[in-house]
Formats: sequence, C-alpha cells, structure tokens
Amino acid sequence: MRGPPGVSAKQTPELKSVAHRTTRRLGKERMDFRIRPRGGVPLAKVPLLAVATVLIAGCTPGPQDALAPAGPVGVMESNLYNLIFWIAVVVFVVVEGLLVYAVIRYRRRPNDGIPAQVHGNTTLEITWTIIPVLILIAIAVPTLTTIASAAGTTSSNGSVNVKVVGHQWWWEFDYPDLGVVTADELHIPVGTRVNLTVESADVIHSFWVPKLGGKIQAIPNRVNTMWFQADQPGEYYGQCYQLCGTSHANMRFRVFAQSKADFDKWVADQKAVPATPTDAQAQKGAQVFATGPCVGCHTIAGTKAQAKIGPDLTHFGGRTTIAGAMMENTPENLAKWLKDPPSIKPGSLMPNYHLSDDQVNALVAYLESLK
Ligand SMILES: [Cu+2]
Repeated sequence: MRGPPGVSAKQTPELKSVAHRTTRRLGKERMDFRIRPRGGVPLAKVPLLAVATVLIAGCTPGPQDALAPAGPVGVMESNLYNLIFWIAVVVFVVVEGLLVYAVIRYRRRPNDGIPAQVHGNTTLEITWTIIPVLILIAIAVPTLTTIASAAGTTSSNGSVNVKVVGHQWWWEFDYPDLGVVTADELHIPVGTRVNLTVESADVIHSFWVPKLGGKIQAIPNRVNTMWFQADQPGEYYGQCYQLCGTSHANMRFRVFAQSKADFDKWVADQKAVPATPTDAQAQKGAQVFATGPCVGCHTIAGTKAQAKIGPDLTHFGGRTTIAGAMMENTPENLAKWLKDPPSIKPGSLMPNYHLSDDQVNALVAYLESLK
C-alpha cells in the first residue's frame, strides 16, 4: 500500500494496519447502510394500493359531485363529460397497446442485422389523419350543442330570473322581477327553469353549482348567461371556481330548491320590511348599526342603511350561513366575525372595527332578529 506523501518507509507497516482497520470499519458501516426490507409493503401489493387509493379518493359521491347531477343542465354536462372520458379511454388503450406491441414485437434480438428500411406509408398516414378528424368531430358536435343548450336566455315564460353578481368574496343574488336581493343563498322553485345573468363587481369570478350546472365566468363589464333547474328539492353547494384573490376558497354559496309554495312564501317574507326590534339588546344593536360604520356598506330595508357595497342584510337572521357561506349562522359565529372579520376570512374587505364586546353582542341580537 502506498503511504501518503511525506510519510517515511519506516511508518508504512503501521499505516498498513490503520488502513486495514479503517477498511474493515467502513465495510461494516457500508453493511449497516444497506437497504433491507423491514416488514414494509411487499412490492407486488403497491399497484393494488395505488388503485385502492384512487378509488377511495375519487369515488365517494360528495355534495359537489358533478357526475351525480340533479337537474337537466347537470345531466347534459355530465353526459358530455362521460362521452369524452370514454373516447379518451379508447384512444389511450389503443395507443398504449400499439406501443407495447411494437416494443415487444420489434425488440432487438441476437444476430439481428439492420432491419428493413421503410420510408413513408400513404395508407397509414391517411388512416392516422382521418381517425383523429372523426374523433374531433365526435367530440366537437356534442360539445357545441351542449354549450348552446346550457347558455340560456335572459328570460323565458314561467322561469325565474336571477342576476348573479360576484364580489370579493361573496355572491349577490338579485331577483329583478320579484324585488328581492339576497346574498350567498339562492332560493329557487323546484322543477322550474332558472335563468341566470352572471356579472362581477370587481375581478373575474366563476359561478358553479356542480350538481345543477355551470360553470360560467363572472366578468366585470360583461353579462354571461346560463340556466339550470333542480329536479329534486334540496340544498346544493356552489363555489367560486376562478382564483379571485386571497379568500377565493371562502367564496361559497348554497342553492335551496323548494316547492313552489315554499318558494312563494320565501319571496313574500323577503319582500316584507323586517319588524322593528322590541328586545332591548336588539334595539341597542339597531342603534349601533345606524350610527356606526355598518351603514357605509350595507342595506337594511326600512332603515337609513341603503349602501350597496357589502351584502344586503335585510333578512340576515333568516339565512343559514354567514361570511360567504363559510360558517353556520349562529350568534357565536356572528360575534367572532364582527370582532375581527379578516381573521376569519383573510383579505376580507370588511375591516376590524375594534368593536367592544357590548357593541358586538348588541349587533348580534339585532342582526339575528332580522328574519
Ligand atoms: Cu374565486
């Protein structure tokens, strides 16, 4: 063994011994670092686990499952999705099948010489041009007809018309023919066509109720139209689907599909001016509301609060959710919200007004009384 530079020949046997011990030690360490099975998942089960993961993650129907539609527009859109999905499956299987076949059939073998040299094949080239053209036609025709059918009109006989306006980060629902304006909770009669015009007050949003239909963009200075209909009474979840700022994920809403009688009652209730509060705490809240910053942004029918920047609160107490359907409408949640809105909804345009506990409690009593 060669010694390091500057080491005399006398030291060589000692160095040899050190080098030998070091090599043995390193050998042991190398052995210790070897990857050994420690009772983990056998390799053969990995594909099985992968398939199970996909099935568990993707196949549980949720409240926003667009593949379990609850109305004619949702059905049209999921049919289109299924058609394109199965065309894609066939294309995938054929292409990958041909690829695997070619790899195996034409693999290199011992004693292979240079294979036959081929330049161009007119039949093959025509075939692989015509087939994609046919596939694109098979996708384009139903896609365009579905888009046209779902686009809707601004109004039609017997339908309910709603103007939807996206705001950072809540939804305004205005029923121009009924004289009703509400926020984050859209009520519709079951089995009735609902025509929606969709706009935005600030940035681009996207309106989507996966089980009923959509999505369609809400674009400033532009009016888009769509329609949907719920075939069954129930509560359907909606969501903004266009990244629109810090609290995009907190821009949710709910659609309540009701019987015609329940819907008519809801409309009548919404049109009524809420009763003046009789409870002392709620009366104090009305005072805080009327003299504080609240009137700068909100409307409460029958009062001096008539601003249109934030949600209309006329029938706030009758809603099931608050803050862009982020939370259930309970006195506790409302108090949390009033104390510091941006801590609940990051970026909230409603600032923290540093209200005292007394002011918050009074406002909660007042707002919850607005049925
Ligand atoms: Cu958004």
